[in-house]
Amino acid sequence: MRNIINLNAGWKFSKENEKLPESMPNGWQDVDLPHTWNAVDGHDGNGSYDRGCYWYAKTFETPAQPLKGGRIFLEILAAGQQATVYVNGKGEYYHEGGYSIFRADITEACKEEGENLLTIACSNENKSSVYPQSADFTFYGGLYRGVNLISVPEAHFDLEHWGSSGFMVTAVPCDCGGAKFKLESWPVHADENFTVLYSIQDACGKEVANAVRPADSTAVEVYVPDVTLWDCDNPYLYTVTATLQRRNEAYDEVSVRAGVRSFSCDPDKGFILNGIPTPLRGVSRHQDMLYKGNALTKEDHYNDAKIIKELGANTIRLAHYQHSQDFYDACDELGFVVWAEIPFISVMNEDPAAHQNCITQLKELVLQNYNHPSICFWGISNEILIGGISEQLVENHKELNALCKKLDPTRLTTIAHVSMTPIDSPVHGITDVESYNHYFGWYGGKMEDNGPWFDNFHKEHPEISIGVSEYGCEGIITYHGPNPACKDYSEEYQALYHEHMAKVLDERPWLWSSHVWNMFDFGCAARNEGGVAGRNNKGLVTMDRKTKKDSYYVYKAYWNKEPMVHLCGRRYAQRAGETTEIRVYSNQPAVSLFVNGELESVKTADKVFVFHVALRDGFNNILAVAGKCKDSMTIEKVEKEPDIYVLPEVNERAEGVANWFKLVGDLDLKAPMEFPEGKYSVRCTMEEISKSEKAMAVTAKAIKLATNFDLAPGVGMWDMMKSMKPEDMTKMAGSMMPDGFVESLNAQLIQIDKE
Ligand code: ADA
Repeated sequence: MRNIINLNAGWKFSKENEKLPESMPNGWQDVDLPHTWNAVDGHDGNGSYDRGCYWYAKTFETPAQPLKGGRIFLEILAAGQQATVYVNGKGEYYHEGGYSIFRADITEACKEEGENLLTIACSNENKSSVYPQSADFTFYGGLYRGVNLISVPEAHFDLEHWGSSGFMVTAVPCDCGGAKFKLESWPVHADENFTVLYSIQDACGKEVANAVRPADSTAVEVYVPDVTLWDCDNPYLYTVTATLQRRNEAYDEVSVRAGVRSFSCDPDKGFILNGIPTPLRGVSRHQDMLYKGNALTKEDHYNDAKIIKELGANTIRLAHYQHSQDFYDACDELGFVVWAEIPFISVMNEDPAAHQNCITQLKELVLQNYNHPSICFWGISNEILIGGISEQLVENHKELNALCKKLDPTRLTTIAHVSMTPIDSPVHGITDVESYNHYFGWYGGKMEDNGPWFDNFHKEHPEISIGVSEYGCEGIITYHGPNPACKDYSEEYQALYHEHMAKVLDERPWLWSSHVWNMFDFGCAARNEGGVAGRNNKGLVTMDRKTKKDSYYVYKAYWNKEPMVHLCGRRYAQRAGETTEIRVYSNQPAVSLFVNGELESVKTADKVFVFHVALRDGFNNILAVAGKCKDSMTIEKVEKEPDIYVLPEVNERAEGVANWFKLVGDLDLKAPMEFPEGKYSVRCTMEEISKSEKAMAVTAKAIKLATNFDLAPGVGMWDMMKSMKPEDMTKMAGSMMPDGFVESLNAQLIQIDKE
């Protein structure tokens, strides 16, 4: 039978090693897996992180195999981003792509018995043929999910088919209340004496059906009467086992879990689960945590899933790459509808090898995760038009979509469009359903633009099921104030923005899905925003998972079914002024607010309850009561609010915009946009502009004011932004920028000769 040996403990790691060691090295660092070398520098705000090719080494005993001809595989659950596996000094396997499982048959390289030396060279260096090429997150390096040794008899279920389990289960509900389980497995080296035994067990472990097939024709359809369906409230799971049997002996066995559910999307009705319209409302998640990087344990993954469940979300977009089996398992068990995707993100690389890498990552994603009932959508790209459109890009999308449908006709394909993707772009209509990333109310535009934008898209494209794949804004829990505003990074503005968005989504059930960007703050070494460098702070929860921001409770009030009440502003603990605003989130019809033991007032509202209360000097006790739920906090009335409540940059930016207009002086801000030959303009890419020092200086200054990003070749988010044009970037900032801003920038650029 199959023997799976966990190899996570007792590794040696080196950054200094230069060549393949011949014996177990001395002097290397002791590490256990999961491990990344970017656990700290991946998000500590130093502006960069270590991207290199480093070494892991470990010894292991050749597993005893009772039968002749057995095989030994090494299973790497993920290696960021490229890895070469050596056993006893021989290169056995090379894999590209940092998020999928791969296995190497190391049988020939292992000694007959005794100790073997396993060495893995792992690299997160940039490689033009491997996605992601550039994106707003840290590409952590290392063996961050763990390693197993799998020993199997010569006849076994295939372990070399794109890292899959060699067993596929498709459960389809029937109208009569039963279900068809389509089963197929891929035994290798199994002659005519072998059969495959299938067994389906219900959630209590009781067998409800079985079947037998010859090993060379394993596909079968099994009927199970009276099934319990899988849904978000009752994620009922069956266990399905395939056993490779030779006479009276089981040679190999694989068990997977299956859920019986049907789903579809309709442009007007949204997402439909088991025949019931079920708008998907949830969050996106990255796989990292503070000072752990992406080296997460099973417990960390389950903990994240539980925090999202407590929020009341019913969907998770697992951005922007394949996640751990532990997390997909958690989604199966807790009842989330999952959007799973490949890291074809931001910019397409013309290199044909890069397209092949996309294809490989898609095959791995689909085949390794086919059996998870939580997954309903395969995402084929994210914000890919940042790098501009080409015929090749459209073709590549069509090819990826067709491949996905061929590998898995049971699920729907999807795409996350960048905000400025025109609504008549040729990238529409390729995938089954679509989605837009919009940051109106953050990078640009007003939050009030979101609803009408989607209404218009829906009107113009009544044939497309549309969703909101990303929306969000930064919230840093030490910034506060009585007048929250866009780009102040305050916890209050973030909460106000999400109050608005939660309502917009609630009023539009035809939006098949929505995913907050992001559930948790996450590492992005290149970022420097809001006084917290190295991170993206759009999470509803902090990166250490310790603080749920007020915005978290907006959604808890909207989505979770348990009665709740939450007082906002507990971290806005010292307030100046005679009166203050108290916002309360609750899913109950009425909230009573008590201030210092006295009933202030009782209000009825839908989810958001707003009170204005007088404060006495010193400490004030605030208590909100909604039905049986209570929440309390203490705030102090002070002369002056603490300086740390305001990000210094907020004032600097306001001054900066004013200075910009002084600087451009008498330029006609309403001048028609002109684009003379041989001159720079707002329609050149940043890469072109960067060729001239003068053009770069003026543009970088404008972009900093417009979007708050620092732009300089090779620095920060450059890789992602170099193919963007200033016109598009300032457009993204939209109504946040005063009239004439882009015109005045253009007027300056067209004075400069192209180099
Ligand atoms: C994009 C991108 C995300 C995310 C976001 C942001 O929309 O798809 O990866 O980081 O930007 O926060 O700016």
